[in-house]
Amino acid sequence: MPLDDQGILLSLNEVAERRGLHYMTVYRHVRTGRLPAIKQNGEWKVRESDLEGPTTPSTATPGNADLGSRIPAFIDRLTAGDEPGCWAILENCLSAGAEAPALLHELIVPAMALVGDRWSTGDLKIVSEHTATTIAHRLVARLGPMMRNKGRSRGTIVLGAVAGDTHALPVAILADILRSNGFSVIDLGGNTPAESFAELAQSSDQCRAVGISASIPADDELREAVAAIQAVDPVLPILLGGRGIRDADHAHALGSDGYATGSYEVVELFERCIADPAKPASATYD
Ligand code: B12
Repeated sequence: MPLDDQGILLSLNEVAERRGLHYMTVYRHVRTGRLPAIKQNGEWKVRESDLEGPTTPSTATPGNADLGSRIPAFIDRLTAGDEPGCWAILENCLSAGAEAPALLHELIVPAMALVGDRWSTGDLKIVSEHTATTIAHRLVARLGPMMRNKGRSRGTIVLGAVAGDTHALPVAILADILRSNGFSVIDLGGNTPAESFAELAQSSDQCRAVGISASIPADDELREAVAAIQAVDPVLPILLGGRGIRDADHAHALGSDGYATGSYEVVELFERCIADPAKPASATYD
């Protein structure tokens, strides 16, 4: 545990352990300003003294909504095709104090990942996966207006799924997550041709970065999209991500300027690369 001039600094894992909270709950408290924290070498740290006050509500209080515990019921309603039931769970979380972006980060994203895992192990039929996906799309659309940040835009991000990849849902979710953090986002949806990324990168007012999602392996298509964008703007940050990319090395080999997997980390990655537009050609942001 390092010390600064104001005492002992704790990592978010240490705070989670002491408070009996999930790591993501502590992270959310930091990101929403409920718990004061500072960044040291790219890592969030909390002063031990800041834990003494009544800053972080326990998971048992309604203000926290304890989103993780709602995932099983939410998946159950999703795969049953029960949109009103899903919406009731989301409304319940909102009235318990959860913020709309947290519903994406901590309920819908992990629920869809589990739906995919259960499909891939044969535990869930493809029809239920399709049903869940259709409802998830509709829920994301209903939450969308709550994600708009009223302040001045931090710039435009062009986002889409690479050619051949029909997974438009991850793009829609990431688009709203980035909007809730103050960015304008042009969402190109699934199966986006390389030229469309390039055309918008060049023509969009204040385009600050392009994000390309690949939920399935698509190395050739990703390389093609990166080359098309670089041909119109050699210094525009390009970020690649999604389940079709194995790790940071893979992303870099395909031409990505950074890599992240968790949804909170994805926001930080975009923030970092946009904050440093004068990056040298070799800079990476992960
Ligand atoms: C919904 C879904 C579908 C829907 C898509 C509909 C739609 N309109 O989107 C349907 C049913 C049609 C479908 C089809 C297929 N799917 Co599918 N699908 C999913 C599922 C269940 C959820 C996707 C989702 O929305 N997730 C929520 C998002 C937010 O999470 P995420 O994608 O993981 O994204 C996070 C990070 O990866 C990252 N990220 C994502 N994009 C980007 C981009 C940037 C720039 C950055 C920085 C970060 C980043 O940030 C996100 C936040 O944490 C996933 C399971 C899963 N684990 O995701 C499988 C999954 C992606 N599908 C899979 C497969 C295999 C397929 C099919 C090939 C199945 C088949 N045999 O037909 C087809 C492919 C069709 C095609 N050519 O595109 C596999 C892919 C495995 C792989 N990588 O090789 C998965 C992972 C399921 C699994 N566990 O096996 N699918």
